[in-house]
Amino acid sequence: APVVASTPTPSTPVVAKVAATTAYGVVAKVDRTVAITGIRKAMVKAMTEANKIPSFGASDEIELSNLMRLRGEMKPLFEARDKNLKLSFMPFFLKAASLALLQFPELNAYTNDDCTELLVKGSHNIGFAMDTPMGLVVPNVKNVESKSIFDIAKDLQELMAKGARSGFSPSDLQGGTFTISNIGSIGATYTKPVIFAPQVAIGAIGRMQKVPRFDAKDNVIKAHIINVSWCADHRVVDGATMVRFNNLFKTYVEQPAMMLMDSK
Ligand code: CAO
Repeated sequence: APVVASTPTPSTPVVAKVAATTAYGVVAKVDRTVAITGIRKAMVKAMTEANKIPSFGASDEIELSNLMRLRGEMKPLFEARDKNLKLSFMPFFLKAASLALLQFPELNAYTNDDCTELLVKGSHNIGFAMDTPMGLVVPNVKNVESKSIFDIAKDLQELMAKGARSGFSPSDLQGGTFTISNIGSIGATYTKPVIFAPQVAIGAIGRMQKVPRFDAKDNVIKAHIINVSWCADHRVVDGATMVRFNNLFKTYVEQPAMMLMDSK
């Protein structure tokens, strides 16, 4: 059930007041203490560590019309091969990130504890934030660099099914080398991701909007825009590298035929 803050009465300390809902929108005015355990406890540790990292952020707009058309064409093909497989935008985002990482391998890397070494990872095990009944988890799709969009979609769907029934194996959650968080299916136009240490970079995607934009000939067109935000460990990644990576990621997402051109 959603947790809604109640309106404090003059005798109620503002900070301590947390009210539980018994049904959607119905506030029961009862204080309660919530133990921070399990995934939330892991989140405390990971995010406290992440906050110690001096980071760099950059955001951009990406136009999805071509990708939407391609996805529309591919959906029936996917269903013909596997009727249970749903094709979302995520396999394309993961593949675009992997193809861009091939050109910027130092973004697919770990730092060691005292930040004296960068371990550039050979595999692109791309993690994705998932909202599950247990809370936030970040499983990863292994070896995205050598997988087709179909393979990635299948892996994603399996991981999402595991998330729904809290059935992850430890290996699903370990070994991620880079992370993409798509919060857009829930909402939020703009995002500010937090590094998932020891990884050095993360991207987050907000909700797609239909908005007017100018095309190359200065005509106003209906555009489908997502905002992507990157956050990188600024001790080891400079802003120019992150932004060049973004430019390439954007190119792949906006012209998905190029993904086909460069996929191995
Ligand atoms: N903007 C608008 N719509 C979007 C979208 C976006 N950025 N991303 C996905 N959608 C749409 C999908 O296309 C789908 O609609 P259709 O069925 O009509 O095609 C719908 O939203 C639901 O998508 P989905 O959630 O089933 O699948 P997905 O592959 O797009 O996303 C996952 C999978 C795991 C990323 C998502 O379910 C999720 O958990 N997102 C939350 C991530 C999160 O919590 N991030 C915060 C991390 S920091 O706390």
